[in-house]
Amino acid sequence: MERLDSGSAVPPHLRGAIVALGNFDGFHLGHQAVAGRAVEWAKAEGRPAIIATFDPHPVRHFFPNLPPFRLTTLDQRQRIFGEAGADAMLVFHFDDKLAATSAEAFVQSLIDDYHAAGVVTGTDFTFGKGRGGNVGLLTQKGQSLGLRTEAVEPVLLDGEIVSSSRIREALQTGDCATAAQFMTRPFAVEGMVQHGDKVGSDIGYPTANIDMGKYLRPAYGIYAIRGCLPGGRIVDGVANLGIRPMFEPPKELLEPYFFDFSEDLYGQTVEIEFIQYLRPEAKFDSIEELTAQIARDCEHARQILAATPRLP
Ligand code: RBF
Ligand code: MG
Repeated sequence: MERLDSGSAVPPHLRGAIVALGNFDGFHLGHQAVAGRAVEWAKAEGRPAIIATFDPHPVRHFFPNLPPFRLTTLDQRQRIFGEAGADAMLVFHFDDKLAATSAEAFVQSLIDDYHAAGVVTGTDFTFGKGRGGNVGLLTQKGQSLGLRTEAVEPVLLDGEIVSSSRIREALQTGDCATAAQFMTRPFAVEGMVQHGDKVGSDIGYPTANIDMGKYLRPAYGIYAIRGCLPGGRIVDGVANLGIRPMFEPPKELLEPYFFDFSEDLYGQTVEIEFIQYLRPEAKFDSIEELTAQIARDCEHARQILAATPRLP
């Protein structure tokens, strides 16, 4: 699975591809339908399949001050796209130049610069300067240039359109189950473990500290989590996401505590799956009360995780 950058030439073996075109942040059921169609079409014609994505997110380009809203990093998308059958991920660097590219010129560049043979999008896909291009224009312009196109309808789940914004909404209320249903995998934060203040070890619950970076912030609170460690090891645990009101200074962190685990993960990259929200962060009268609550959190999380097998 290769990663192509929009600024570099597409290597010969990836030319003539069927390209799934969209943002694909979160790679939910709707995205999977678009990408799946591209992979299927590519296979049928013996062509490479490429899943494209935009980075930064176009919304971030236009609204730099919005709070973080990412559901997946590029590294996560690369793995997920690969699992979906793509031969490569194409990252369109979304800058002023791309923002100023007309829809017509963008279609032209799909052929001239990216050597696409076919393009699959969602029916609601818009693109080009001022979002002036839609699926109608893509089809017309494509036809005149010899680029084949297909559009895939949105996916409904329980009568509701599966969308990234709906997933963000769910996570912001702590509804991990809906997010996982729509994405077919739990929301997961990947990050490097940083040194903490060691308070966790002192109170008997050493946590790995992870910066939330550009990820969407799910509701602050305590979660049952599953950690994916380097080498593919999976460990269950419980995590605090928030500012830890018991402690100074109030620094935002994701702090997983892994069950039956005593290794040092400092400097290593781990992925934390959010399985279920347990309770909001609280300020207790004493450290003893906090540790007693953490013990109950662990017990609660163990029960939940035992009943929540890892999705295949
Ligand atoms: N710190 C708080 O200030 N309030 C809390 O409600 C809280 N709950 C926690 C729950 C769990 C499961 C764990 C592991 C820690 C919790 N902490 C809480 C402590 C905090 O996340 C962290 O361990 C300390 O800040 C030391 O790094
Ligand atoms: Mg810690």
